[in-house]
Amino acid sequence: MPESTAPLVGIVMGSDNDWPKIKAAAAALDEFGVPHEVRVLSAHRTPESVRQYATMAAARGLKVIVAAAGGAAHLAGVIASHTTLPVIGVPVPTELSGGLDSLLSIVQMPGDVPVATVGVGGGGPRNAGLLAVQILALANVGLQEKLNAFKHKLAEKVGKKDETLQESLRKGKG
Ligand code: RP5
Repeated sequence: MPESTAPLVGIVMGSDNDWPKIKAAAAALDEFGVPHEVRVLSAHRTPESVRQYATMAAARGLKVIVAAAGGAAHLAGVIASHTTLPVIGVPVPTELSGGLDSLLSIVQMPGDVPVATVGVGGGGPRNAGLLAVQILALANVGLQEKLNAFKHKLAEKVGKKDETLQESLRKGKG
């Protein structure tokens, strides 16, 4: 029987302008074959749609929500207030100190309403996707095996880089 393509992860962002900065989250899910959906929903511009999305997410079969926003970034927190699904917040880089506003808005949640927050820019969005895979892997042996293979390849890659560096240091090229 073919695997279901119903989305397990919802990637939500406050603006379509966020997409180029956070699409690495979706790429990580693609890499592991995790079905997902991508939506633009804004905590401030479409608050009712956000409430409906978060409230219905678990019943629709989603297991994890990745929420990206920039500036006064309330999207992840608002979604977390309406669902018991794990929510991963992705702070979008902005012109204010590279996105410190986004980071603090998402990471500084009050007690009782957790949002797992990844870094601003750099590896942050990719880590959001990978963290979603790791959460799903708790109940999915196939994903666990893929994650183990991924870790193995990662170590091999770094090992090769170290060998190359040692070699060039030996030759006095470092
Ligand atoms: C946030 O406001 C969005 O996540 C975006 O990062 C920021 C600015 O939105 P736009 O004015 O670019 O649509 O809600």
